[in-house]
Amino acid sequence: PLRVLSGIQPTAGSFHLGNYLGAVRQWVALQETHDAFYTVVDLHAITLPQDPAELRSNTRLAAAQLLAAGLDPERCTLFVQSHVPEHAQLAWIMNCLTGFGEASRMTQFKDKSSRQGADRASVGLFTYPILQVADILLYQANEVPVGEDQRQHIELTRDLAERFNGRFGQTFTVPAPHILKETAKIYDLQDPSIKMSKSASTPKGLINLLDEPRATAKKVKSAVTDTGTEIRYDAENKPGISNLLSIYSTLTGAGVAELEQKYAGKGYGALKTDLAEVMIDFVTPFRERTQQYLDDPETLDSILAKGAEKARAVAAETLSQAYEKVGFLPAK
Ligand code: AQP
Repeated sequence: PLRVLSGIQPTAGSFHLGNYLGAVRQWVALQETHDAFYTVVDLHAITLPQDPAELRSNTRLAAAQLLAAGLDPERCTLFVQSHVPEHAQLAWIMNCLTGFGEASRMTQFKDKSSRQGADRASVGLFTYPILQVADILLYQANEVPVGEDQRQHIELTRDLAERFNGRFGQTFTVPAPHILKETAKIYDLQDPSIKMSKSASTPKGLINLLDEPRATAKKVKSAVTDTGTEIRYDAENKPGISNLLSIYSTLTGAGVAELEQKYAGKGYGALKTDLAEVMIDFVTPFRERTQQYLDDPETLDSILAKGAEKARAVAAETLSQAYEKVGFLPAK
């Protein structure tokens, strides 16, 4: 089978709806058809300052949420990035193959560093996409299931894989992004011109899956809609309603056209009330399952230990090929 690799940061505590619909939901589906590797990327987390104790507990929390979302350790390899030292090792080689100007063009760095103040941004934040390149190439992934905001980083990964292969001989699989159109970008509920994000969204615009379900329902009900009254998918002219329709459709499996019909002649209020219910039905069991995994840290840690072992076997093999190609003298 083809292989997939993807990662999620353990920084915010709760996953938000954008993380789930844009990425994690695809991960769950792909474990059925692909050889799937999924990682909690704690090395990426420290590109911004983290409290050590919180980072540790958020890493477990991220793994618990992935399991609660439906990842099955029998069907995929779930591991913590720092448990596999090869990520940092291959990242160094990739750093040395990346042009400074090329790295400077990464828009996510520009956004995140400008929010922090460019002078305070770490060099790690700057080279973050290159660590991500290493994450993907180590597993010879064919596809990378992510949200639209990651497309540029996957492009960089392809460029670097081709560059390495061209310079040193065929070594890495050149991966393709796996981005589903309908959920590629979930928008902020209060400002549907920006993506839902832990750092840019206001609390009312951001749905955290672990929040109190009633609070979540309230956010849905007070989501910004558009002028007019018609419930119709039109991302350009009705971004607010279109975002709600995408979310509703994905969570229930009902087609957007079907929903348009269902709400024909009804107001925005009816749609939001129903979507609030849908959301409660989704987050309530998600929260419970997450808590169950957290209540049993031994099981959780042993899942992660087994995952790390499986991941390392693959990563070590790729890294040793890369070391040899580059010309490092083997240690005797
Ligand atoms: N709004 C979104 N719509 C669709 N997909 C999204 N993703 C994030 N936001 C959306 C996808 O979630 C995956 C994990 O992302 P991450 O761990 O890198 O978190 P992030 O992208 O840093 O999340 P945020 O909220 O967007 O954080 P900030 O505010 O720091 O930028 C990725 O596949 C991502 O595409």
